[in-house]
Parts: sequence; C-alpha cells; structure tokens
Amino acid sequence: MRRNSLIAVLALALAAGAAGMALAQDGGKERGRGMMDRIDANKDGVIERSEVDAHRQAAFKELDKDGNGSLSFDEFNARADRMFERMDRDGDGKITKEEMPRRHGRGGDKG
Ligand SMILES: [Ca+2]
Ligand SMILES: [Ca+2]
Repeated sequence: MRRNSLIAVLALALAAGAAGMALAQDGGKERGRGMMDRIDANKDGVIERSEVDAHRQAAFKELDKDGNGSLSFDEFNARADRMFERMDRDGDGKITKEEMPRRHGRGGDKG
C-alpha cells in the first residue's frame, strides 16, 4: 500500500499548507476564520500559544484512536482517507484539479 501512504503524506502536507495559508493570508479570511474559531478556545479573537498547543493535542488525540500516544499507519491513514473523501466532492474516488484546494495566488507552487 505504498501509494496510500504517499497519498496520506500529500494530503497532510496540503492540509498543513492550507491551514498555514489561511492564517497568513488576508484574502483567505473565511477559511482563516473557521480555523481560528476552532483554535480560539476562549473566543477572544486572539490565538494564544496555549490554544495552539491545546488544539494540536486535541487533533493528535483524535487521530490516536487506541490512545497509546503514537500514531500507527492505520491511524494516520484514517485521517488521510477522511481528507480525501472531503476533497472528492463528487465522490467518484478521484480528486480532480477542480476539487483540489486552491493554492495561494496563481503559480504559487512553493513547497
Ligand atoms: Ca495509536
Ligand atoms: Ca472527485
């Protein structure tokens, strides 16, 4: 299942990139806001270090289904599968260019 793990890595890289972009970019306000709402636990409109840490821990905990403090391939992959399903909006099992999350600007192909 080599291809699956590649997809998992790609999907996670994409998600991480998208999240970073949403936070960094003014244009992505809508997306950034959703993200911010999730992280901004006390809803004061400011994201503190502790909130980021808590969010990260919660995200890890959610992935770590058996709670052993580390992620197995299956645990890691479950996340990628969900991400894939979310991206594959028409559910045909393929992600087309149109279904790909938009990257910043045009031709911004860094990373
Ligand atoms: Ca685990
Ligand atoms: Ca599709």
